[in-house]
Amino acid sequence: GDAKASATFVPTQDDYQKVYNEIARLLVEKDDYDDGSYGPVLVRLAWHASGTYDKETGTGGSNGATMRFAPESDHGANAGLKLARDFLEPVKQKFPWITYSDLWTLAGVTAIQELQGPAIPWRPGRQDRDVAACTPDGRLPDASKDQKHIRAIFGRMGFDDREMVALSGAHSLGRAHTDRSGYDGPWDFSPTVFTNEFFRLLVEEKWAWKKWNGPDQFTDKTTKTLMMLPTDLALVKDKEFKKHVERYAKDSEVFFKEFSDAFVKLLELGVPFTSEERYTLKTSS
Ligand code: CCH
Repeated sequence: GDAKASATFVPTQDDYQKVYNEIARLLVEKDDYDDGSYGPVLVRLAWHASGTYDKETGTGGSNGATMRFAPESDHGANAGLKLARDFLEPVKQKFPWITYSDLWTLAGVTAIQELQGPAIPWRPGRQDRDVAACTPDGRLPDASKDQKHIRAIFGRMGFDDREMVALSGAHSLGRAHTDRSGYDGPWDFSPTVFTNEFFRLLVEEKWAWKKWNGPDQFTDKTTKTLMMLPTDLALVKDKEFKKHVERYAKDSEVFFKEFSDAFVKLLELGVPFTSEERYTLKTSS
């Protein structure tokens, strides 16, 4: 029979590299989406799968991939992520030995690396769980809120101020969609390239309330084409957060390093790994 489909198949780094390469290939092939890449929505899938973690109860996190099921798939925060899950389905079919929970996190890593972000050492070993492991609604952040809310939500996962700001830099990628969150627009001028531009714009640009019928969001005074969420602006309104925003705006290398460390931690929250070994998978050139 097919060795790779059998229960005793133990994947190596090389096998995970093949999955990485397939995701990277599909990112290039399916370029007729949004700003030309599914990468940003894959990063959001990995983050929403992981960001449900609660350190007090040990529930939630990327182990389980419970967003496959209602009610979690229907949580307001997860609107639009079916596109990311469907994008990855052919990869799951091609490599049936990988769990959805490993696949979704690996896809987030692949997207960040392929969109020129930092290397993200990644560790396999997540197991899929059933609908009973779905998390309650309300564990992911609400963009209409302030710094107190950011600290409550990310504090529940076990992050400190510095890590909260570093992770928020993922808004360098992608955009908001009126039919998903209600918000609209990209954060910077290169939504398919991972950079520290989100921080530079937060510090250097002037932001005003957008005049429209949608939810309260900010627009840049210079071009009126960019956007910031209320939670994004909270990162410069809060003195402690702002220190890190300024560090990252000034030094892309420092941002890349601290983002990578925090993202590794995010993807591993609550996962009962049996191995210590992390793989740094090769970026395609
Ligand atoms: Fe985010 N994010 N995010 N975000 N996010 C949205 C889109 C992306 C918040 C709200 C929103 C992180 C933190 C926060 C991405 C990665 C991360 C949207 C628009 C909202 C709203 C959704 C839509 O309409 O499509 C809030 C609030 C917080 C924290 O307080 C963190 C942490 C990460 C990853 C490390 C990415 C990427 C996107 C773009 C998705 C796309 O489809 O382009």
